[in-house]
Amino acid sequence: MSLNEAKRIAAHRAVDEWVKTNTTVGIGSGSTVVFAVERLAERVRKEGLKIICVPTSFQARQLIVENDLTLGDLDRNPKLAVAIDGADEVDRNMVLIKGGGGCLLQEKIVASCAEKMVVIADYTKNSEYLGEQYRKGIPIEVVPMAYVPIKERIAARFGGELKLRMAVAKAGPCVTDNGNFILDWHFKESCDCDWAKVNGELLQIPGVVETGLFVNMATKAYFGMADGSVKTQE
Ligand code: DER
Repeated sequence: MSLNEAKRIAAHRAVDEWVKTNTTVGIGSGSTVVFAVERLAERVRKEGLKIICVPTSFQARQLIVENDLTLGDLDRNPKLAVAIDGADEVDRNMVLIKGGGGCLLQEKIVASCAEKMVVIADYTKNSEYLGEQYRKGIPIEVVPMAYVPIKERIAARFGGELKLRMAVAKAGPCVTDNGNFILDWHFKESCDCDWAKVNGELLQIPGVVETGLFVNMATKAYFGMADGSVKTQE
């Protein structure tokens, strides 16, 4: 089974199990969530599902609009029934690395406004420990003017290496939907750290806007497996 097929079966299963009519749904960012939006649009057409979709990025907003789903926002929908989003890695304690697509800040805000957060992913995201399979580091969104001192402080306190994420289709650093930079923190090795403690310390550093560590946020994860099955974790 291709990775896209694995993403699709996980996304469809999660949407079918969690999205009820007359609810508000947080729509995550990345490639897997495309399949969740595909399934939502199909259910709207076939079942007359009535939902309001709150985006977590410009990409998610485009997906909602392009699929003729009802676009909402946190001004009018500050409480969501469920947020459905991808992940770069999920460890055995349901701690997530997110932000591979650079959308972690709005994703974490929307997820925090949802009663439940449901993660959808292919089998390459299912790890025992963070860093086991995902090798691109933990994304940390930072205020641009402070990225160098932040880099130095995190490396001095926690070790590892921090790399400023550079843009691909434009010269210079990647700039998030919020006008910030991203530092990818390649921590020493996959470890079973107290990620809640690490996350708390990172957020204390002036200039750190948000981290891609989602701790105690995910309710359930759906992994599309290579054999066509869907594995769940809670
Ligand atoms: O950037 C993000 O936070 C994405 O949600 C990421 O965690 C998952 O992206 P993918 O579905 O393309 O793997």
